[in-house]
Amino acid sequence: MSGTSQACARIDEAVAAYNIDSRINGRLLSKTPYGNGHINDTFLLRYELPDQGEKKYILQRMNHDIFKNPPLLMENIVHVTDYLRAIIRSRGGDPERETLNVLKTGDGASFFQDSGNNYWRVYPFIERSLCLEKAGSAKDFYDSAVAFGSFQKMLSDYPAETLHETIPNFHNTPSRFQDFRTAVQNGDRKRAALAEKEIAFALDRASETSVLTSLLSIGALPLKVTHNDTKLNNILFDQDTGKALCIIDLDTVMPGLSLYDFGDSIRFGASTGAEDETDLDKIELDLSLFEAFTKGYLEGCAGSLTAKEIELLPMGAKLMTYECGIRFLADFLTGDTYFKVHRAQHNLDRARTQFKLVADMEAKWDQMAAIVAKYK
Ligand code: ADP
Ligand code: GN1
Ligand code: MG
Repeated sequence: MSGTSQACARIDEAVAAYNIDSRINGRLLSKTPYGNGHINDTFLLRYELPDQGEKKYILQRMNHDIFKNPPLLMENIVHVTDYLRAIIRSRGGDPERETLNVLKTGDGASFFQDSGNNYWRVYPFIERSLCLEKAGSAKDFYDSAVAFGSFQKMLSDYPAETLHETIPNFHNTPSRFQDFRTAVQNGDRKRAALAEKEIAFALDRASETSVLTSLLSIGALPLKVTHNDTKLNNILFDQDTGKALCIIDLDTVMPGLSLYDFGDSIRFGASTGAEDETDLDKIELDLSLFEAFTKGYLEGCAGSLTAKEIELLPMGAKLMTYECGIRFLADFLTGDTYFKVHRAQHNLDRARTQFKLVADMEAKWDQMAAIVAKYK
């Protein structure tokens, strides 16, 4: 059995530890795999209430091969969401819907460790919300940008030194590049032969990998509390108003660069195709989406970005896309142990879309810079 199937066999232990049925006087109707995340195992729990209504929860097995210390990770999430809740409340917002809420186990803990050493957590499901894999319109993407920008702004006074680094060097592109080179050297030869062109593409850009980390190390870019995984599907939209409602997937909230959050959103959401599209003719950078996001992110950050951060937004987009590409490719070369895959060569397909986007950004570099200049 794989790690995931062993864990899923223990899902009942987790469900019992949370004791939700007796707490809400409900009956468990179903527990089904949910969402499109690449890392954790997510399940939707549906409970029937005595009045025939329903209440839903998200149960997640945290991936402890990737997040080595789930208790410290949960400490981050509890503290960050407590902090956000207070701000949301003070602004007259709805803290139950505008941030994640960690449900305590029957014993009052923020996570549950099962007999196979899997770690689980539960969040009440945010009702009447939508999760998008692709922006329906530039307006959706603009809204997501305002939300990610204001998330960062809300956390600007959070004591960053109290956050645990849940994955060391997460967006350290030179360190990711070293891992990639090791994967090329030690990875599967047959797979490397299939990816010859992509490996060359990545190696050709070695000299650019340290642009952001070098500026950070000399103090030319500020370290902030950032989300670090700002894919469009890590935000929930309000079904009723259509507006961005809640930033989710807080596992990687830790000190980082604003450019990481900007760049990762562009890489995923401003592409004309899916992250794993196999027809590369369908993949390019949509400049109108790039513009919508740039405008929204600067508004959300509300004056907190320095001139240098703003000037480097296109570089953030390019480097985050490149970095994700080398991570997918390294995982392909070493046997798909990190990202969930659903078909042969899935990670290679993903790497190809990222590199196609990088090449398109290079071709559209002046246009990207002109858009940024328009909003600075
Ligand atoms: P992963 O780290 O694997 O990406 P996520 O935390 O992003 O996992 O959750 C996977 C999916 O589950 C999300 O994309 C979203 O669709 C859904 N989801 C997660 N938390 C909630 C929540 N509290 N309410 C509603 N949907 C949620
Ligand atoms: C993973 O967890 P998820 O699916 O939102 C990954 C991100 C990648 C992304 C690529 C902890 O995000 O870094 O950019 O896949 N998360 C982790 O789609 O590695
Ligand atoms: Mg996610």
